[in-house]
Amino acid sequence: MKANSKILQRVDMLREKINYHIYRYHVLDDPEIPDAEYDRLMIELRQLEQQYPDLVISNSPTQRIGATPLSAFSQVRHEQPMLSLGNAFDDEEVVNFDRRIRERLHTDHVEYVAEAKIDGLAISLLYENGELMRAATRGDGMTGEDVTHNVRTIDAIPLTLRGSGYPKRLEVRGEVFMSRAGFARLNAHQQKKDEKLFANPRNAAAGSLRQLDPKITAQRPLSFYCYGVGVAEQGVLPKGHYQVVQALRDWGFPVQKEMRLLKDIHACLAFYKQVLAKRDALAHDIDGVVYKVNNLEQQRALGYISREPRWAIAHKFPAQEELTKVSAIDIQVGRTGALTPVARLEPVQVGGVTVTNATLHNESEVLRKDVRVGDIVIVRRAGDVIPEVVSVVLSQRPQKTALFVMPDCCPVCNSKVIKSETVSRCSGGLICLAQRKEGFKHFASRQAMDIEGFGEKLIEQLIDNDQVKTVADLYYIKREVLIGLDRMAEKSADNVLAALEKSKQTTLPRFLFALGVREVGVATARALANHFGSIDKVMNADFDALIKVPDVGPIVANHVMDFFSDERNQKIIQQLIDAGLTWPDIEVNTDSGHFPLAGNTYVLTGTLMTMTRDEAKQQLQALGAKVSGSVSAKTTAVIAGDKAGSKLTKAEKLGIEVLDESGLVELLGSHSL
Ligand code: 5U1
Repeated sequence: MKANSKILQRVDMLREKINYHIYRYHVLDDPEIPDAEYDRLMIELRQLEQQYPDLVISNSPTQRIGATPLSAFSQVRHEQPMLSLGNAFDDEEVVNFDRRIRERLHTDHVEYVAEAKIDGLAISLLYENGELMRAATRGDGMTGEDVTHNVRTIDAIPLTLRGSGYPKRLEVRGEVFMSRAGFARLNAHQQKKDEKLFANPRNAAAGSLRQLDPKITAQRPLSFYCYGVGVAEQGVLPKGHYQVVQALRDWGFPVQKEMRLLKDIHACLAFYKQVLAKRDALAHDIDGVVYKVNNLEQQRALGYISREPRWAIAHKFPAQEELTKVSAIDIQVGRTGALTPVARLEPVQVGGVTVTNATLHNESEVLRKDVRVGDIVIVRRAGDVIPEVVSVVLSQRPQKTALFVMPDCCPVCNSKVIKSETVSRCSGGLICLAQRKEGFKHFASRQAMDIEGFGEKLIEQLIDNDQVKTVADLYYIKREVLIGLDRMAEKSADNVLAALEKSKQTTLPRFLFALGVREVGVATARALANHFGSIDKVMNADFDALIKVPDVGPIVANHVMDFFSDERNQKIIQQLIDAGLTWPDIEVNTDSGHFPLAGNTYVLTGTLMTMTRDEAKQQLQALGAKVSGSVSAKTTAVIAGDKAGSKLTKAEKLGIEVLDESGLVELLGSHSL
């Protein structure tokens, strides 16, 4: 069918709109419309292109994924070599770098651009007349591989440049990378499908770009930040590196938020410290910072030495992966009896922290990686995740090592271990001291009964001395017993008793969560409480009633029924109530009281230090709030982390309340269960 001018206009308008929203999302980090609206625009464009195939153009936003897989990658010779960077490992090397530059330039003063060094893969993107023509990997710096078909699938990379003023032939360089969250999601997905796991986000990004079938790359969460220009012909670029990167941003390329224009090398050293301090809180791995002379004329005058520019240097951070030796593999028993193998390691500094333990997750993970006592292993600690063993250096394996075997009996209580494919569990229940201790810790924790000052040491002593058997015993404990404990003065004992007394006034969701029913986390406890309204109704609910609760599926329903049908648990609940625990019942079907933030809309912007934006979003939503991507008059408050940008400005303009991170923590704390 031939399209009329109205259809043509509509298709043009849809493409323009979609590209604009991609730019808002990936470059400005400030989406204007919800994802569902964006999806609707894409669906409409796809439908029109299907109806009128003549209208399809190669750089339409619908055409990112090519239909046919490649049989091999072809080679690309870089018109200008892709250089690597010299490294500095301490301040002195950085100061010497600056001294050499100033001597060569015969000047006292050099302005630098400082950037985070993203741990990804360098990529070259060639645009002709504003259209992406070719993408190539760095390779050996002279010749790389043509990965255009895969790079086109990365939404953050524009297929067509925005605005005007760009050189007719323009080669943009930068880093393709995977965020930590994207990497975790990808590995979870790979594991589910029994496919190869990636060791770290960098390897995952590299593996994703080296796919012959672009459909696979399209499913991988790849991102991009630009950091410079190679070839630039038939056009004029600004005279400073910083200004060039700002122009790239205007033309549609994402630029990292960390980039700064600094007046001298001392400011660079301060920048290093700031970025290092927030390294763990960033959404992606970085392995250092880069300093570049800003003035492009000065860069040209300085030139290169053995494929490294004299005008730039990488100031490296402590590595996030190190080698060390496994001295033992211990088994930890969790609250629900799950056994977790933990590698005890010879102490090693990883990313500035001493690491002595690393989780091995479960038996199949240990066997898959074949970790054995005596092995030299690579340990990784990135972000705020628990350190883990990435792989074994098999070439350094000592003779006579033994394959790991999960014990048949619990190492703490000797009860039989029940093994399934993914988890081995001690069958001892509350007989098992380890499970009991973990259960007590959970019961007293902040989101549960919130018994202040009831720490690990105190719980361990009470249980080891057999002074408490069940959590109900806590509320019957005598002052003399507490005073008799190690390092427990009279005043501290009184504080503990006061905290216990205070915790008796609680809420039904908190109480349900505190009981430690398997798979019943904060959100499920809240859902159960809201649905049934009282403890009796939860305890008497049958399977059919339970699976009607939002957030409860058949597995959770069975755990809930198993827990409450156990007479020992019924007795503990009664004892707790007899001890004076109370909470207001919930009026079923009115949710405002227990979704205390219902009706409020928050916008999160900038980098948070104590949690990811996703975690903050989930916690706000669990309290009934809406979390939106854009600021409007309907926004209740904007939560602004570090380097909050245009959303913060807009909130200030509209006179909308702005909370900083401590305000957010307070908000969540005051409304937590
Ligand atoms: N941020 C950033 N990373 N990075 C890597 N800038 C940057 N520049 C590079 C490299 C290899 O090279 C140019 C200085 C040539």
